Amino acid sequence: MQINTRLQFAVVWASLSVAAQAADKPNILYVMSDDHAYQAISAYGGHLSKVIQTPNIDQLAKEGMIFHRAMVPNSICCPARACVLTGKYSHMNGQIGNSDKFDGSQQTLPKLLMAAGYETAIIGKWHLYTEPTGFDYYSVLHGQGKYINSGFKEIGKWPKAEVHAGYVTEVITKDAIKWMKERNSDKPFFLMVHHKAPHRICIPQKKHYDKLKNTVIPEPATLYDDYKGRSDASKVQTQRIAKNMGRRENKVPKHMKGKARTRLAYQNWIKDYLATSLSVDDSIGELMAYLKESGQADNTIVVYTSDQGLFLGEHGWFDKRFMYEECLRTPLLIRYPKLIKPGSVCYDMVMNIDYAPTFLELAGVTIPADIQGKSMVPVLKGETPADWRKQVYYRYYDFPDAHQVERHYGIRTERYKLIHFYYSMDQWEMYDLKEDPHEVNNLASNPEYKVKFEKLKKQLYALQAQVKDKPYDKVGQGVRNRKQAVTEEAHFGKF
Ligand SMILES: [Ca+2]
Repeated sequence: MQINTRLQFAVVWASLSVAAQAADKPNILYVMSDDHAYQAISAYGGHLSKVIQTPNIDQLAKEGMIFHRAMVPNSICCPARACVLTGKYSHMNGQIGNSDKFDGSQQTLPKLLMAAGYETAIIGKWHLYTEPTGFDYYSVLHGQGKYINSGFKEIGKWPKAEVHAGYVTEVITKDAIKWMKERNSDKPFFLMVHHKAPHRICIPQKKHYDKLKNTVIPEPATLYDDYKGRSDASKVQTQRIAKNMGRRENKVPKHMKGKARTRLAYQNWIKDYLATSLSVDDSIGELMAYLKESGQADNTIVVYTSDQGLFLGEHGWFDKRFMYEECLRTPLLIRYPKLIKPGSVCYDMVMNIDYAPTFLELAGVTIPADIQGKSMVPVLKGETPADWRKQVYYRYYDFPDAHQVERHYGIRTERYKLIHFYYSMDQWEMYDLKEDPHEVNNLASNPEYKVKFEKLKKQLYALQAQVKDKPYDKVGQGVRNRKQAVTEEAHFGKF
């Protein structure tokens, strides 16, 4: 009996102690949209910033830090989410493609934060098929969700979905604020707000519907790309706005051909995309207004990012998946006045696998040794260590699949990029990003760059081994179906 009482006392003391420590910890509001390209955010100052303004996201840059080299190791929806949740590359967390089911039994960021005294929740897009784990509360979209009157699956009701009436970006924002308002706890919170927008097929909110109607949207430099000198991967893909996008989206008459077709398809689609993304900017404004009015703005780490970047007409394309800059990079802005000087601009290479260790360190949690990302805390302080990451590893697996982007892996250094398309072909691409920022001049077979090419190849394989991945040693086999593809990859390279 005495032992039991002592044990009970110890348990109560331990939980009180966790609660007391937790009360001093910052809240974390992690907002992630789906397919929101940095080119569409005015704080990044690209060619579209002449016609689109995102004042609320820009405000995060003014009050915090904007990242110009935030990157993802696998530029596609489900794998990117799994990287964020685990702090690990796809080959380590098992979510290599969009069709795999996430293994929710593994260690994740929300589970670690929950154990450290955080109240955890996710509201919005989940897309990982299995029931969310590690959350005190969840209300996630049924599949990809819908823009109007989407189904949501709420904790306790899985797998049943119920319709939440309204425009999805607004619904997610309102539900997120409601959760923050109504939670009955002294614990700090970790809230993931995952927007569906501006994933295609875009449907703008009524108030933004006609905003760009009479505007001519500037074209990207490579809209009419002919893929000269590139690998066959750029020729076999099926993500051209003019050719592979349905008429419902590009709204181009069948008879229209050539450059005129590309020009009109781009204008039609990009207007819907940009108008849809304006609601995401509104959401940031509403979330920040709530934090400010409730006195939590300065003790909350606010992150805005996307699951990956997107081609907005660059190379004539509309999707992601390739290791080119538009998809390898993703927007990232962080506001946390206790650590970050207002107006900070970061050019260090950070990755989405770094978010988990960063939040853990800021929450005072020991970072587990198997997490592969690095804590960005010194970067946030403006004290980037000399040995910070100087190269990034990338691998994309979803082939054959939608948009037929060949499997590839590669390395991006501060100046160069080397990509190996290895699966149904055996071809390389190499770019000098300083001289050729649009990545159109493939140097892989240029004799003048032979030494550089071989050096980068060595660097790629060394980095691949360092992150515990393996090269695929059966290149150019012309595998036809996805099931066979996944089996072969698992056998020859993946795990
Ligand atoms: Ca996405």
